[in-house]
Amino acid sequence: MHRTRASYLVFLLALCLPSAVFAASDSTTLIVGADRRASISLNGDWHYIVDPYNNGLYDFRMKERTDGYFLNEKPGPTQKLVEYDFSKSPTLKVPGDWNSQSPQLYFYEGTVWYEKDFQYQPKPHTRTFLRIGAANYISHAWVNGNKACDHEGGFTPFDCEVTSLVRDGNNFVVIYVNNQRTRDGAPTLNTDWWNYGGLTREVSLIETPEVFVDDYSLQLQRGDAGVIAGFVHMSGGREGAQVSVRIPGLGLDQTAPTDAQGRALFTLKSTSLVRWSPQNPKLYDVEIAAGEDRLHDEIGFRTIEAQGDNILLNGKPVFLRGVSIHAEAPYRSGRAWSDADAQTLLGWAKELGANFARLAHYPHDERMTRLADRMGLMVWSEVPVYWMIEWDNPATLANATNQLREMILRDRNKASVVLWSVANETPNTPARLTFLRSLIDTAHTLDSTRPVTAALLVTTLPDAADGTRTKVLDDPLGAYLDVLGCNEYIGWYEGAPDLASRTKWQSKYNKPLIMSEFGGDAKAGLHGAPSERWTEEYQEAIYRQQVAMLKQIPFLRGLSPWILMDFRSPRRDLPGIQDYYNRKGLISDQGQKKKAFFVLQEYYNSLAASAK
Ligand code: GCB
Repeated sequence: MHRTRASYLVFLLALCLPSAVFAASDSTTLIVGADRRASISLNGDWHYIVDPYNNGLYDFRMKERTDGYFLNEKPGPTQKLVEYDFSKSPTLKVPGDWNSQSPQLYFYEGTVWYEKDFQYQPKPHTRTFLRIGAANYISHAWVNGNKACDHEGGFTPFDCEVTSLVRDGNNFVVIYVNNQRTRDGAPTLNTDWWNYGGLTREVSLIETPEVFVDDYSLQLQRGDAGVIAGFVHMSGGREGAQVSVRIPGLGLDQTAPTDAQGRALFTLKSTSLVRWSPQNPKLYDVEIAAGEDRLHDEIGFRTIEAQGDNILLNGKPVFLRGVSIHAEAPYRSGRAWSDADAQTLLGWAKELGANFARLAHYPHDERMTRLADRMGLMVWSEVPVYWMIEWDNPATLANATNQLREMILRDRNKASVVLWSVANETPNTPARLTFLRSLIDTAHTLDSTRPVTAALLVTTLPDAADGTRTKVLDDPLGAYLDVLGCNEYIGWYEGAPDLASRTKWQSKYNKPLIMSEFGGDAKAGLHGAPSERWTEEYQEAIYRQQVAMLKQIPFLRGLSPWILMDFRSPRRDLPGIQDYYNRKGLISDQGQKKKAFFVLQEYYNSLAASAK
């Protein structure tokens, strides 16, 4: 299949080339800081055609069509038979998943073709990129009938150069999106979240000068307070181009030449730098200028590291008071994407007393990490390497590597992001270890400033004679991670809530632990005895017992219980209770806070008070 071949090429490229020139595929790229550039929005109504048999791509012999739907032809009175018409087809809103916009598409998994007409005036000496914030899962884009790019992976942005495809006046763009789950994908066939399909994030046109800044990374160096180091990379540049970085708030202004790879290196020293922290999420205006190109970003500077079993933020031990969050839209369901969604979700996390959020199980909309930067929330960001995936398939590894790379490039200048996570609950096998070690290496290569983690499973020893249970963190992957994550469901999938009071924790590693998941389901408004499943009281009992247990784990450095808000999942079909929602939220999908919310809030408030 074309997709796997393209991904495999990326993998080979990744092996042969330094990270700066490691391209996503031959036709896609990712422009760092694209959300800070002037853009022409293509959001709004797009015509769509539901195409379950891939008719727009293949003919009846399953041969690729040269006259597919990407040509956007109109049926006419003449001889040529055209059996589709975007202009007469209904519309979907972009951004937005299709499942929550049309009752017929609620459970749909397959192909949908999107089309939009737009006016454009190409400018001289300007490059134009079609930026797609996210398309779940496989997508192909054409502009004016000509192929622009292909992409695999439903949660990261990509930019397709369309400079030679756009024309003066009327233009049209057609995007094929297919969200069929595949065994070799990342994620694979089974997940505990809704497989929302479509153009789920913003689509726009970005204009740049011919030679422009396509990547940069500016990070505070560990130890040596006040030294910001990094690079700016120019696309299409020659060696020796002058690049300048200015941080007016610190009185810093430095110019450096690009090397043969188009990279200019910077080391900026400040004696008055205010470091970013949850208490004071200070962001600085940063201006990057090179030739015709000017880019303004807002960047916070801080250090984050694991040392022994501590996590150090700006050199000082920090405890991560967190919560896990899915990109589920509050109040309306569907994939979250808007400013209002981000404000509500992160606002609730703040109200809970959190200083940390685990954005599960895939990269969320960039608005979330931008807002976390401004609000002072530390973030765990992860790729959808979830449960069982094809560990021994090189194409799956190439695809996961590319998704990891796109996540890191998009967000590595965001102070809020303190952890990259490479996996969630992956059973321990040799092939999985090789696969995940490769992802850990990629994360460290692309970003040497942040610790890498993963949500692991734990070994449970046989109960002792007195009924005590011991759990041991001994996953061999732990040796390669900087911070350990662990998911456990004592009181829900394992025993009753009070089993927590008889559970002890051990670790094979001298590393910090974040309890990345625990919890249980409760239907908001359903009350009963604390022993009755699905009630708010049962969930409350789990949280009370968990908090008491967690306080006894000497190497625990944070938690992100499962989960802030109820979210849709096709695996959760208990009528009257779940109705296709995972009900482990501390808050219902309609914003009702359950009793457990207040248990955690009380704990977080006491932790925050004692940290002062
Ligand atoms: C887990 C998974 C998470 C599920 C959760 C649950 O361990 O990591 O994706 O939603 O359990 O509710 O079972």
